Amino acid sequence: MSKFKFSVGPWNVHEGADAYGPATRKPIAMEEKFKRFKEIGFDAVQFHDDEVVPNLNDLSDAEIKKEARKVKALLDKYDLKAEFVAPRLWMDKRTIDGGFMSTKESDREYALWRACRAIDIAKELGTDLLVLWLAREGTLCAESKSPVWATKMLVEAINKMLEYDKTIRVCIEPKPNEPIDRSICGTMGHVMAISAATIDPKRVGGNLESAHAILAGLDPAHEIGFALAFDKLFTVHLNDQNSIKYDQDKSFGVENLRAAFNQVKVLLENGYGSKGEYVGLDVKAMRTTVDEDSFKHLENSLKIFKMLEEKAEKFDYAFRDECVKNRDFEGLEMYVMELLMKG
Ligand code: 3MF
Ligand code: MG
Repeated sequence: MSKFKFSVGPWNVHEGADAYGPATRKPIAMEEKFKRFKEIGFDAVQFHDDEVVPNLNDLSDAEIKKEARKVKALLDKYDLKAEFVAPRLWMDKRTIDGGFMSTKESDREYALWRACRAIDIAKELGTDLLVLWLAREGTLCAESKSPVWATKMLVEAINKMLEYDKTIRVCIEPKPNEPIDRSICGTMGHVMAISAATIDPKRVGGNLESAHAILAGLDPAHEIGFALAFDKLFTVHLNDQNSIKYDQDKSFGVENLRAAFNQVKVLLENGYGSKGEYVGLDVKAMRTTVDEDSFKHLENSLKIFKMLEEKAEKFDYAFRDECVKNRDFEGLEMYVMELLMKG
């Protein structure tokens, strides 16, 4: 039995289109996704705002809330919770040069309007968590924007969100690049600094995604540990990544099993989940995957996580202490490899 509760986003079951080619699988309706998520073993769903209310830019505040309540009813039907809502700020014409730190004031107003609507949707779904993946917040042309000004604009925008709703928690999902060239908030360290600069640091934390840490040249388990040390790991996006290239969102653990083990281990050791946090996945099926296997990468990721949790439960801390005392890190490393490779 796993100690954790799990969550996933509807975008993780997708049609396989990428920047170089069209869809390879049929779309699957939201209700069918919910049904399968529950069957597979998920407890909660993560959302982009427009997955809950597709045409929210054209609706009134009241209409948006009404639409959100319909999705809440559908979640209830399948005994699923909503974990978070994230404003999808990267699709609109007005966010070509970023939202919160766009050089145009009207664009910044739109971004904040959209973030506040995502907060409204979150509240209707029964969650207090707003995730900000800052897709285009940074520079494409280094000289086009001052990084000092841009950083201050981000803090200012988050302050406005915290003021808009006194119970919302803002959770930044850092990523060093893609689609932007130079991001303003690339790692958990950046998130902690931004948090400390806001009007209510307790309500501003992070969502560590394994692939994003690897893209920054960092160890995901250490990034998780860093946020845990400040009590600011609000959620995680576990997945895997083959080195520093485009963001791959591979199934959890399929590239680097030891690194995956250490992510599970640091979560387990620190009682992650005891305040209601979910182990979230952000994994994509391969483009070659056939329709019938549209959920297989989710099943596999969960299975790998749970197998690694069993391994982490077996970790021999007395042996670790003995190795540490003797500075026998060769012995400790071999112990970990045998723990992972033996049945
Ligand atoms: C991009 C991501 C995003 C975020 C999502 C929710 C599309 O690299 O990881 O997935 O996780 O927008 O914040
Ligand atoms: Mg993510």
